[in-house]
Order: sequence, then structure tokens, then C-alpha cells
Amino acid sequence: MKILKDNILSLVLSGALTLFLTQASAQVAVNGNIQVGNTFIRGTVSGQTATGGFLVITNSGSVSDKLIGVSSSTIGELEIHEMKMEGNRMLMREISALEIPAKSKVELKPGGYHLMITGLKKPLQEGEILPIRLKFEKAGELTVDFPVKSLSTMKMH
Ligand SMILES: [Cu+2]
Repeated sequence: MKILKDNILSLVLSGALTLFLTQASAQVAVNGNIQVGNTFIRGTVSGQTATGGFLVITNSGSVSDKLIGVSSSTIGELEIHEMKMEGNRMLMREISALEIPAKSKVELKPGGYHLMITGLKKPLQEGEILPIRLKFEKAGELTVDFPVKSLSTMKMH
């Protein structure tokens, strides 16, 4: 059941949603060598209990770091997910850590790595801003605002 649900959501999160990637918050949060920007969460409709959170993480340091935890006091549950082709199916699954190599940038975007948000009790609407706490192995913790972008808004860009 979980797999099936994930599959459906995988489809929603992939392909069609790549165009508006650049239409994200310009906000940048910094902790040590780690910078986080372009944060957004896809808005949801009534009855939808899961969605994705997206961001760009830059490591300006000379050693690699890892995103090892995500949490929020205002939304359900959060996990770090990857997407992978298995045969001809796109699947997503939780990963315990996401490496951010030295002097490089990792994008969490529709169709790729993302923050999986589940257990939503009400729709997330355009204009809401949700703080999410990111925990890095070396840089420590960083709380970043994620604005909610509705699907219709995103389609226009
Ligand atoms: Cu996911």
C-alpha cells in the first residue's frame, strides 16, 4: 500500500513540475559553510495529506557535509527522499542522509531529491510560510522558511 501511494505521488512530483523550479524564494539561510536557498513547498488540496518540499543546498567549504535530519513543529512528518528508476518505474524512498560534497551544490527539486511531507491535517495554501529545521552533520542546525507555492501559480511560470 505504501509503495503504491508513493508511486502515485512520484508521478505527481516528477516530469510536469520541472518548469517552475526557478520561481522560488530568493531567501538564503547560512550556517557555516552551508547555504540554503530557493525553498518552497508545493501547496495541497483538500484531502491531500502529503506533498514535497524543495530547496538548494550549497556547501562552500572544503570538506563534504551531510543533511542528516529534517523536522518541523508545524507540519506532519518529514523525511529526506530520493527518486530512482527501477526498471521503467520511478520510485521514491527515504534516505538517512544526503551528501553535500565540498564546493558544490545539491538541488532538491521535483523529480529528484525532495523533502517528503506527510501526515498533513489541512491543505497548505499559497502564501503560507512554514519553518523547517534542517540538521547537518558538520554545520549543525539551521531553520529555514519554506513558502507554499500553489500548483496553479507554478504552472504559469
Ligand atoms: Cu517522497
